[in-house]
Amino acid sequence: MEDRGLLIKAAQDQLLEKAKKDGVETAWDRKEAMKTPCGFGSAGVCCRNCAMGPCRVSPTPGKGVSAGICGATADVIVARNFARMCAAGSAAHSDHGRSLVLYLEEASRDGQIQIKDEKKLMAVAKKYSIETEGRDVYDIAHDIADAALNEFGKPRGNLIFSPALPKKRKELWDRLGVTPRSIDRDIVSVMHSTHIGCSGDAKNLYDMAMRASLADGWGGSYIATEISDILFKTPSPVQTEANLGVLEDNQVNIILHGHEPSLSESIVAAAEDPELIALAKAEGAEGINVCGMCCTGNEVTMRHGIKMAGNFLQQELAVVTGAVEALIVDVQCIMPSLAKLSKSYHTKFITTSPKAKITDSTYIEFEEHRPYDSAKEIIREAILNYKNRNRDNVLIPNEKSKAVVGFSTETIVDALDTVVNSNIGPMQTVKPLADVVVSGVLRGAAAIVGCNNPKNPHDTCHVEMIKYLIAHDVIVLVTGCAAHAVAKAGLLLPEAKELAGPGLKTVCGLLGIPPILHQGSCVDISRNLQIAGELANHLGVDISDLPVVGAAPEWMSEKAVAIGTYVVGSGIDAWLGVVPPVTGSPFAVDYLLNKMEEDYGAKFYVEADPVKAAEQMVQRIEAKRKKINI
Ligand code: XCC
Ligand code: SF4
Repeated sequence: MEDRGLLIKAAQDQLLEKAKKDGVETAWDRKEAMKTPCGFGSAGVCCRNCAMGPCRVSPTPGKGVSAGICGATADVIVARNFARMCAAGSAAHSDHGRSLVLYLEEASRDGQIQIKDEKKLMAVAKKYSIETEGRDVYDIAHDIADAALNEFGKPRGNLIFSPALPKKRKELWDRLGVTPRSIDRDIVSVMHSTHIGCSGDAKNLYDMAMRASLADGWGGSYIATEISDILFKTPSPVQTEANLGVLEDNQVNIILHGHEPSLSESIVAAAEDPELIALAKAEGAEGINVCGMCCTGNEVTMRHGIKMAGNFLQQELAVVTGAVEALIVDVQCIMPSLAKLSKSYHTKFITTSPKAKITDSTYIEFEEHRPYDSAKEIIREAILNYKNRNRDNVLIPNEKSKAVVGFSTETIVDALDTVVNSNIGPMQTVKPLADVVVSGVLRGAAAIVGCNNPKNPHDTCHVEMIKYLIAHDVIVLVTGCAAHAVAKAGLLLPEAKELAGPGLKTVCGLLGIPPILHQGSCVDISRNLQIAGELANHLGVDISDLPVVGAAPEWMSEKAVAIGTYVVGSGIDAWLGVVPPVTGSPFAVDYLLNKMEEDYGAKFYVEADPVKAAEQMVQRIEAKRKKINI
């Protein structure tokens, strides 16, 4: 296996140099201009929750100002800020889920929104106890939409959980009082309790933050994945290519960036419309080249093999290539800088969602009741922009790597089943997976997720951590921008088994799978929860007993904080490669890094060095194995 890391860096440097030459700035430039970040902000001890403040209290106990004007201590201020990060992250993922539910509501046999996966539909109907016998699938689908919508704002009771959630875990949540009630309610609770003069107890705030985060993982995100699979099909392995080298010299290049697959699915389908292809040819292009970025990139690649243009820190570089006719976005992780940047090139920066309008972008609303027609209108803008490309200022890097993506839980289970051929009933499908873990052929599993952050070397933390893990027979599941990082590094290929330890290598060889499995976008971390829950149920243990770990080595978003929190709350240790803004609170540091384990059987770790973190992860996996005697 050649090491592609250096090649990738060279391609990136080429574009950064071009940016300099073109006189445009990127996130790295702005990061440098920002100088040293504010110490109070970094420690989480700055509060502006009311107009008596802003207050900033000393991050060092016993020194300086010890409380805000209202008397909130560093512990309380940090906890409130942390809880609000979780609430915001949960809101983002969950509102994405809600959008898809509303989209499913519009599905009809003869309309522009159709159901592609009846098997998944039946499985989800079962979760909501919806009658399926002899009924039309669209009627079932509308009942599912109804039931799922109810999860957001139901007035009483708790969320309806996937059967993958172990009973022991649910009981533990009930004991701690963190079982999510309804998604919106638990987010609102955090906003209420963090208002001036409400909760002044740090532990109480972390509990509420946990409840809102669990409402994301087992609620909003889980629903987003389920409904996406029903509408657009459950992913199965497919070949693709990754990195900015996927842009084409002689085609209309379109980059889809954002999160909700309703827009991107429609663009992908409409880009094959003969009328649009003819228009592209009439404009002098050889065709239309649709590529994906960030989580949207994951959504469309895992269902259609659409090429992966790159992750979070590459969105500006995509424009800098000078070869992108349109950057089409919906919600989340879209840098507002793209508006100004795209003015220096011919790229049309097209915003489409009323939830994420950006000044100086071209706004064309994606009309969800006529998605195909709406998508065609948006693509037309890109095609008509092809003639404006300045051929003298184009730089498409040569770098791209092949990758295999789209390992849904269903696929992984099926793949193992074929090989082990244990001929088991439908309720025991994870048995083969459990067998390879119990026998020790695989030591355990790690979910590596999350963003890029200019505080860390781009992609390197993901790649280095993952290489160490697979070398130690830990199978790795990737989602989000982490997935792009390893795709670019050429590690999402069966050949990457050469870098794996002997056990993992054997399993990969038998199944013809890579040692690192692409599970999708960040809401698809629900797939990680599902697989962990089913494994725990099969072994008759709780998730916290499993040799399973998680990490976000380059995280930056509030969504990532919600994810980390629900992962720990689900019983899986989570390693963060970027220090969260909590260091000003002795309670926070002790709770998140220690005491949380007493509550959830799992806790946070903070380690910036990806290899050191990976060593800790392997140690923890071995300790868990010992604990359940496997
Ligand atoms: Fe965003 Fe989801 Fe982070 Fe990537 S990984 S930068 S949140 S696109 Ni979700
Ligand atoms: Fe200051 Fe309290 Fe107001 Fe925060 S809520 S700004 S700590 S007075």
